[in-house]
Amino acid sequence: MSLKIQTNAIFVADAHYNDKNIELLIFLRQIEDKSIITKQIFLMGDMFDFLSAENKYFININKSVIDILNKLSKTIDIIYLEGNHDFNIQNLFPNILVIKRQDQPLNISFNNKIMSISHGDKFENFIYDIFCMIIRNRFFLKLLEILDFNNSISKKISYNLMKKNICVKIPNFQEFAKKRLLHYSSDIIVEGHFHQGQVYKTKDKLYVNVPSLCCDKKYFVLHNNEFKEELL
Ligand SMILES: [Mn+2]
Repeated sequence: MSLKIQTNAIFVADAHYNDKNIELLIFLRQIEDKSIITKQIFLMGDMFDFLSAENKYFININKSVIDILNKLSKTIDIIYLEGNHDFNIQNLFPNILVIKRQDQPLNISFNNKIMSISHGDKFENFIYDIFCMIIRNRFFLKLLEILDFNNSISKKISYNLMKKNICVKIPNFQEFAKKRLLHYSSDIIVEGHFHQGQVYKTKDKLYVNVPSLCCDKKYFVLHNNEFKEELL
């Protein structure tokens, strides 16, 4: 893929947008009113607490964010790495480049180095891979949609997701980052998913865990080859 990383590219992750976590909408409105200026945004996945093109209930409750993303994508380069909460979404975002889990990491050359960008839920285990295949299966999702009388299944999913505590810090980030690096041969590894918002540097590699927008109210800007955090 011949994608180019733009100056001041923004990396934003794990907003888990729902009625309680409205940071993503605030962030996108700041881009819309130009209080944040950027030419390129990497949405690192789990931007919504749940979204798939098959589920009308979640499309409906997320409509304001979907609309603003589609508006922004006409003038800003937006790359959306699907997460484990948001998948089968390309049809909802005609002007956004959506990278499915099976096509991640997205490898881009950057200053003669390779940058690997992914949501971060890869290299888990075989059972998880099977689970991912089933929940992304269109027939399975359509069947769920048929069984979803009065949105009762969707509402239950929504309620359970909202109850979950997703803002947990991993005690030894260094050790964790070292393990993540073992899965990659590239120089710069950028992931979301883990909600840590930290960077780990070795002498020849860089591991970047993009902060969760809803937990930390932060995102990263790639400025002068450094990932700098910005507060929402
Ligand atoms: Mn995730």
